[in-house]
Amino acid sequence: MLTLYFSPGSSSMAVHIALHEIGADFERRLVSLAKGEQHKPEYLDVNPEAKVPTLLIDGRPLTEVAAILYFLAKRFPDAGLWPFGGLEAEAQAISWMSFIASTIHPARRIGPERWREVFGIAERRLAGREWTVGRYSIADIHLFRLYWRFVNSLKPNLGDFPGLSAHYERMMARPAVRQTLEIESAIGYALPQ
Ligand SMILES: N[C@@H](CCC(=O)N[C@@H](CS)C(=O)NCC(=O)O)C(=O)O
Repeated sequence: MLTLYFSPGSSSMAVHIALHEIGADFERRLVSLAKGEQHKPEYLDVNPEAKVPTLLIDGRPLTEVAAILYFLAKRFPDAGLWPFGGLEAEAQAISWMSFIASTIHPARRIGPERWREVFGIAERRLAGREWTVGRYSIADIHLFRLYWRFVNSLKPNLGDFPGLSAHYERMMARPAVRQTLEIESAIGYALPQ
């Protein structure tokens, strides 16, 4: 049994998309960051860092977007979310996800200039490719969630990020992405600017 603790529009969106891609049964548990529910003792029992997402796997918590995406891609291979192409492609996907978690994600809190700078780096890394590594994979889902947040918060000139913006459009065309955005927007995004 899989249970996703999530907050609309937050980092948990990446896991939410992956769960829809896979088509597995899962339960959703809303953690309202706006109401501070991430600090409730019962949530700290599953994630002592007071952050979303957390995925419960038969009651056992797994945290960190990259680790959860890894778990889902490997546990449900038929969904084709694990990078295709052998060891080097797998390492490239881990490289992207490390870069996304450690460099892109913290940039928002530093400020708009840094945020633009890191997406400039991502734009160069992507180099106009259709997907981050060969074919569609968990690295694309991870990248999309951060770029989605950037686009919707800062409203950058999309012409400054042509590769990322084309990637965004490809992602937005996916039924799993549409389904996730429909569910999350119906609940309502309540994120810090
Ligand atoms: N490194 C974590 C980051 C998760 C994270 O920062 N989540 C944010 C939402 S995007 C959160 O839960 N923040 C809680 C808070 O701000 O109190 C991951 O990749 O899962």
